Amino acid sequence: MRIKGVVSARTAGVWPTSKAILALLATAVLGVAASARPTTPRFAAPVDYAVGAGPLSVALADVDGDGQPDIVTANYGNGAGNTVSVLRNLGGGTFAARVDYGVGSGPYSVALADVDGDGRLDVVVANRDSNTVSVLRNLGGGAFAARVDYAVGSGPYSVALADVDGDGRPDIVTANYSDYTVSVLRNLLCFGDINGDGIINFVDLNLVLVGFGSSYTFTSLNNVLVQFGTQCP
Ligand SMILES: [Ca+2]
Ligand SMILES: [Ca+2]
Ligand SMILES: [Ca+2]
Ligand SMILES: [Ca+2]
Repeated sequence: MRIKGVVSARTAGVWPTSKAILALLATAVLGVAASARPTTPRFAAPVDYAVGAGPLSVALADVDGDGQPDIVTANYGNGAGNTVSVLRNLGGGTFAARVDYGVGSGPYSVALADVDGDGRLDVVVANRDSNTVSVLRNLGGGAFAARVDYAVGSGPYSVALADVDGDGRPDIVTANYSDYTVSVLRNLLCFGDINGDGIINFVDLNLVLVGFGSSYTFTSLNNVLVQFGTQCP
């Protein structure tokens, strides 16, 4: 094998040090090893886990805060579904049995973001047949509150979450098959306003401190402290 660095050093009349030669050899050996790697991805045989009827959409996100991505599916089910299934990650690529939560009619798509600012990822589902999105707040430990629905355009097949107006709160966008529209739902929640009275004050701070570690996280505490004393829009 021709080692370029050595030849050029000799041509220049400078003998490389033994350290430099070792480095060049290492590079050459590693290069051969890299090129010898198989280029076709390999996967283990599938392991199946039961979810609700007629799953149409899947999302992966850490809903219980253990650092491992969990599974959430939207289950259309032709009338027998109308649920999301949550499968907590147990480590090593294995998952706990599903826990189902009711959503609107005809769920087609699921996405996750922290829409209420407590530091936990919440579930948002596009319901094709009820022209709504369902929002399920994360209560901690991978459990979710009952859904709250919001109207969108006709036939939402898909939902995506991002902060479209730059206020730090994730907003909802749906693609609506039947009326050729997208619906944009700006998130108006005041993240530090824990009790929902429109002001971020000592009441909110106290609620966070009392529930800290079980109900609330560092994110919720920070939301109160950063916006303390402000009136919600
Ligand atoms: Ca997890
Ligand atoms: Ca949340
Ligand atoms: Ca926003
Ligand atoms: Ca408040």
